[in-house]
Amino acid sequence: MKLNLLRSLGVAGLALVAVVALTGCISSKETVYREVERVKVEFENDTAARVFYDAFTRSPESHQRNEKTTTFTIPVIIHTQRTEKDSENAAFNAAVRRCDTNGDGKITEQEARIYAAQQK
Ligand SMILES: [Ca+2]
Repeated sequence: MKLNLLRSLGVAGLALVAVVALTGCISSKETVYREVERVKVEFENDTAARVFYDAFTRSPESHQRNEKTTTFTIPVIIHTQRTEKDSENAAFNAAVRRCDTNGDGKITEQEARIYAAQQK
């Protein structure tokens, strides 16, 4: 009786191995962008806006995105990977927060120049 059970389990195990060998590992990769709204910001004048945007586009933060990767693996059978990345708006919002030093929602030419000097 016990021997029959062991044989049955062995056959089932072999069947599972055969299925995995024939179908391969189930694998998936997914990248999701965490989208956020851009903060509403005013600029004192065109120069303030230009200085800020020029500095922002050459800043490392405009190109780097925070990301979080979650991996789930059952060896040989399942491998899934999900990556979440911040959108460009998140980097823009962080730059606005740093640049608008008095937090009044308006970037003055002086604030933009200070922010630009920090990007060099
Ligand atoms: Ca300000």
